[in-house]
Amino acid sequence: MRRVLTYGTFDLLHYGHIRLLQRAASLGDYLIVALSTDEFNASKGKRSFYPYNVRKEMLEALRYVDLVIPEDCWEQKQSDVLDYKVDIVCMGGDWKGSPRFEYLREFCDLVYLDRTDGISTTEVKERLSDG
Ligand code: C2G
Repeated sequence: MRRVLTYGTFDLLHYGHIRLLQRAASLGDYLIVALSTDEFNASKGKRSFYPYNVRKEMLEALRYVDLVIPEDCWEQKQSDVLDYKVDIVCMGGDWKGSPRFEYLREFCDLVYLDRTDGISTTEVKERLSDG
């Protein structure tokens, strides 16, 4: 069983997220999403519209997602890969080459997928506030 792991906040879930999760799931047999907690986001100066439990509930409802675990800090990725016997870590292309992920190549495969153009949580918020 090939196990895939991806990270994210997945706030205001949109088709860019869905297409990422769909392609990540197609890389293996089991997809784990490490979901940024509200506390972790706060440490990055971010505040999601939906709290962690709602974002988790929405991801768990998707056919592509098999397990959602909390992402509490930047440093947990190596232990996540080892603890969950992950074969592939997969992220959107905006993370390509990032030292936050590149070191994981020692422990698993690393795949970057193209982002979906024209959609982001920030854009959705801006367009909604413009009325
Ligand atoms: N994504 C995408 N296309 C978009 C928007 C997002 O493919 N139009 C991808 C991102 O590249 C990421 C995933 O969807 O792989 C989740 O996006 P975010 O919730 O914005 O995740 P991010 O803030 O990048 O958090 O430790 C890493 C962080 O948790 C990643």
